[in-house]
This record gives sequence, C-alpha cells and structure tokens, in this order.
Amino acid sequence: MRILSGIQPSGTPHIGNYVGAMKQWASSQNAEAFYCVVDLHALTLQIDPATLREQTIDWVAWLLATGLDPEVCTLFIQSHVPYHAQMAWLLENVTTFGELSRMTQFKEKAQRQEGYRVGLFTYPVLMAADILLYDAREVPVGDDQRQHIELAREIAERFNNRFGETFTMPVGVQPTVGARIMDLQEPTRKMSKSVSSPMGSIYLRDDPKEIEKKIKKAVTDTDGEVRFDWETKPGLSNLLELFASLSGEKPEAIAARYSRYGDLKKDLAALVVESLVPIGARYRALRADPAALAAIVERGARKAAAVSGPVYRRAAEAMGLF
Ligand code: ATP
Ligand code: LTN
Repeated sequence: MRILSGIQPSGTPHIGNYVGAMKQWASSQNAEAFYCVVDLHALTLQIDPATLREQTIDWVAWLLATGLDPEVCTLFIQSHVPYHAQMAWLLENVTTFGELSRMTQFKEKAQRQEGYRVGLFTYPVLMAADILLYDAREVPVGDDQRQHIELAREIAERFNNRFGETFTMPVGVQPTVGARIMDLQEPTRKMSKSVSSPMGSIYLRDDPKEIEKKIKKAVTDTDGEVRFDWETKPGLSNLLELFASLSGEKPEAIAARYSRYGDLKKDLAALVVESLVPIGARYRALRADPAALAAIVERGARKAAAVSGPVYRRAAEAMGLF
C-alpha cells in the first residue's frame, strides 16, 4: 500500500504527535511507505534558521526512535526533493482563493501571526503536492488534518477532470483512539506544539518525574465518577483516551476498572513512562551520530525523488509545459 505522511520540524514532539501520527507511521511502514520531515512547511512559522536546521535533524532522530526503520520505509527531508515546491506551483493553478480562505488552520494561525505571509495561506497546496507526488492511497494523520486531506482530494479530482487522469485519489486515515489528544491543563484545546503549554503537554523528551507531575496535575472534574464521556468529562476522557492509545484497550473498559481518579492517574503515568523511556534512550543514541542520520536522509531523498520525479513530469506534461 502506497503511503505518504509528513510532520513539521517545529518544537519538540509531544505525546499527541506520537499516538496520533508517529506510532501509526511505525506500525504501517512498508516498502511503499514514504515519510517526510516537512521543513518547507515549517518556513511558514517564521522559524529562526539555526533552530530550523537543528530541529529538522532532531525530528529525523525522533521518528527513527519511535520505530521507523529506513531499511523498510523511506524517510526523507522535504526540501531535499525539489519536486515538492515545483508541484505546489502547478497545483496553485488549480486551487481557488476561496478554498484556501476556508481552511480552519489558516484562519487560526493567521490570527496568531502579525502580518502573516503568503506561505501560510498556500500551505495546504504544498501539502497536496506532497501527497499527490507519491500516488499515495493512504495518508496517516491526526484528526486536525482532515480538512487539508479533503482539499488534496478536491485538487486531484479537478486536475484529473481538466487535464486527464494523472493523480491517485488519497484517503486520510486516523487511528481509532488517540487521533486528538487534548491539552492536560485545558482539555477542550488540542495538545499542540505551537501553543506553549509546558504543564499541558507531555513531551517525548520529558523525564519520568515530569511525566508523573503533569499527569497528577492534569485537570479533571469534581464529580468523582470514572466514566468515558467527552461532553461532560473532557479532562478525564482525555486521560482515558491516552491510556487506551498506549495500552490497546477500549477507553470504556479502562474506566470500568477504576473507581478513583488518583489510581487511574498513577497507572497512566506508569504506562506513559514505560512507553517513553525506551524511545528516549534510542533517540539519544541516534542523536549522538549525526553522520549516520545524514546518510539515512540522503538515501531517503534519492528513493523519494525516483518516485516523485516521474509523477511531477506526468503532471507538468498534462498541463502543457513543453
Ligand atoms: P501545530 O500546533 O504547530 O499545528 P502540532 O502539534 O499540531 O503542531 P503537527 O506538525 O501539525 O503538530 O502535526 C504532526 C502530526 O501529529 C499530524 O499528523 C497531526 O495530525 C498529529 N497531531 C498533532 N497534534 C495532535 C494531537 N493533539 N493529538 C493527536 N494527533 C496530533
Ligand atoms: N500539515 C501537516 C503536515 C504535513 C503533511 C503533509 C501530513 C505536510 N505535508 C503530507 C500528511 C501528508 C501537519 O501535520 N500539520
């Protein structure tokens, strides 16, 4: 199954990124899976150059630490394959201003950036280019990316209708649990790396003490009943959802085992620590050998270009480029 997904090298990975995306990537990897660190997308955040450079390779290490095997799948850095930016330009000419104006992520992020730049607006077109360049059938992402995937499908369909059958129709796939982990302090807002909330986010680099403290202080409610119910108990349901995404059980089944919030929190903290400690150890070992990381992404870029180059040429020819 041809798969493509991407992740922005902004901030440091949190447990929402892990259960919503990274863990899925690792479990669905195969010879036809392409995963990229989307550094071109990160430029829309007005990130400082040294930070971007550092975080890009850091995310490569985290992705390997959470289970990607470069002998199985292809892991690369988006800007190393020139077809992404080239394809985005072609697709900008089949996307309307109105469509991009309706994107929720754009509207939210534009509010937070003063004098936001055009890249933030056309970001979803670059994402469509990433997906369509690989003839991807499946795109594993968290819940917040659904609207962008829908747009990629619209663009593919319009292009195919106008210029002839060129692109494969992708579908977004979300994990059954863990597609939207909320902030521990503000459980009605998703855990996010672009909003600073150190006590509300569990980072993959947190040590066991920090993890225990954050889960212990996570906001719940005062009715004292352990029940999975997002409407009335968002804080507790978020903890149950996180538990379920790591243990493989159903949140309701976990709720049925507990009568006290404190016991649930204690066991959840132990489970998170147990899941993250080996990842942290692998990350540190990988990060200690930058030359090996560079070699992995260099080979990844070659494999990625061999697949995306012909698709780019197919699209360019269909549009009439000589
Ligand atoms: P930002 O807040 O800057 O948008 P982010 O934390 O949402 O950052 P992204 O780089 O946008 O991170 O997302 C990387 C992947 O992680 C995407 O597939 C996204 O859907 C998923 N993801 C992000 N946040 C969560 C979350 N809270 N729960 C589950 N999945 C998430
Ligand atoms: N917009 C995505 C990151 C992303 C992506 C992609 C995901 C860029 N290109 C292609 C899937 C497929 C996000 O998570 N913020």
